[in-house]
Amino acid sequence: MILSNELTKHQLAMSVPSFHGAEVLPVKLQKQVNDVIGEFKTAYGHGPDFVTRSPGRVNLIGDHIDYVDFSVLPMAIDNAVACAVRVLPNTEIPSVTLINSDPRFAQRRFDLPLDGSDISIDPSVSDWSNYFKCGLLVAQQYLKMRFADEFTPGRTLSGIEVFVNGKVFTGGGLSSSAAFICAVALAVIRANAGPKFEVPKQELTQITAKAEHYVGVNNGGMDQAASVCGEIDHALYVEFKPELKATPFMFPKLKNAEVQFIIANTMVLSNKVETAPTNYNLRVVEVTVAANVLATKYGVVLERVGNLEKGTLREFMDAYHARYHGATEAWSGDIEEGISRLTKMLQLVEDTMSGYSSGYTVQQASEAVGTSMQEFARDYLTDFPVRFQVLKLYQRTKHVYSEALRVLEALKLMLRKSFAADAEFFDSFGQLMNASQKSCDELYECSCPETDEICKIARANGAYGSRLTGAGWGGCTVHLVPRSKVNEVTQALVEQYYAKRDMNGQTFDDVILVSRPALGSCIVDGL
Ligand code: NG1
Ligand code: MG
Repeated sequence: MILSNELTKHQLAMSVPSFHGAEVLPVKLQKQVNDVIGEFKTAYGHGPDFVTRSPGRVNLIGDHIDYVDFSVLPMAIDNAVACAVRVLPNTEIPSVTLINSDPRFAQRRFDLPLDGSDISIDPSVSDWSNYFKCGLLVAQQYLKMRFADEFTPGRTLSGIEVFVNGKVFTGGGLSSSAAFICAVALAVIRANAGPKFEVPKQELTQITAKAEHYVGVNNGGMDQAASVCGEIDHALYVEFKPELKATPFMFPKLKNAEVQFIIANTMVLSNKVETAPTNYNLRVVEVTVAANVLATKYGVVLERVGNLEKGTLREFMDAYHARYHGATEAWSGDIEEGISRLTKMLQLVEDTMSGYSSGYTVQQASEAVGTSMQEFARDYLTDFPVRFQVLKLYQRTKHVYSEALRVLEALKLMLRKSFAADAEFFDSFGQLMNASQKSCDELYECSCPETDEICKIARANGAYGSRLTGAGWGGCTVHLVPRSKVNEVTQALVEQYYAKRDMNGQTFDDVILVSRPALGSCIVDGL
């Protein structure tokens, strides 16, 4: 089964939508945009020129596989980061002033390099302005490339005054960081390229996808694709190969029920940058080493063009099929073909790695990829700092291939025209989400007791599927529920989970969201 062209051509050819005046925005977005305009005026004493906004996202299924180029299924949510912006006249020294409605993020001001050189980011300093700088930097590089004639060396960016209003939980797995960076990059492009330039969604996704690498997180591109390309009432099927592409899909029309997702924050804060050496970045290293262990064992050469340029598990899958099954082409994305290739991969993982279920030492891993320990350290352990006792290649690889398979099964359900009974959809999609949670917990070890507790409560009260979302280690959970069960599940979470905790001044509405898929990035002007 191949996705019909009608669907695949749909999405990324389009530009980021512009709305002329806050009144013409979808109703749900108006309040935040009006708020940030008001806050800007109070802070700066005059109005902004325009507002950019970009939403958070929840990933329904497919975690920790975007950075090895397997497809994922997120959706944008209503909660967004909005930036109100005024462009300084070019008679003034170009500077950036940042004010945030959240008091945790203090005001910042810095000058832009007068010679137009790239702004520098110090990843060893943990400050919210670093995320702003990531968005600014990728936008600057984009402008230099896209408008090579005008952005000649030596031309500086325009100075801006910015007010940020963020409504996406931070450290919560809803990608507040991606939402912020996408809103910033869009703002900087708009401030410098002017209102006539329509920003292509695909280009905005591509440039922001790697932006967090500048603050030391070796992430994939799912969050930015979801934030930029979100469409009301559609989940997004995001593919990374042969190129980054987000295709919107509606949930199947059921006879008597409506699909809803509840998002519940564990309130366990997961700081991705600080924990990266033992968590996120270590996982990226583990799956990269794993791809090379498999490649060595099966005598195939990895293309080394993937996310890490050291070979990915997806590249191994292609190389293996080329060598042993005469496949002349990389996996095209065809669902049945993908399921069959992934099933084969799971078998190879058993054959190759199950003897090492307690983990590979550096010596064992070096031998398995056929290098010295020094070469191994140079190749895999130096790009981003990591700390570990052993590398759990067996478990991590099994998670990646099985999770990639579950995403394809989920997409198959999305594409089905009808179900004998509504419960059939809920049961099947829910089972995939529950299996994903189990795999994240037991194999990828990125869950935590609080996530498990929330999932248990939700499932006992009417959720069909419950899992962590995003990187995990705390943060948010997502639950598949029919609309008729939303209140029951929400109530149970409040009574059995939140009521027992110190809410730190937050209300229940701050930690539980009921969201339908929402619109991605947009610009509001004509203010
Ligand atoms: P969160 O937890 O939302 O920051 C992270 C990565 C994604 C993806 C997921 C796990 C960033 C910006 N995003 O999401 O690319 O790998 O974890 O699926 O680090
Ligand atoms: Mg993040």
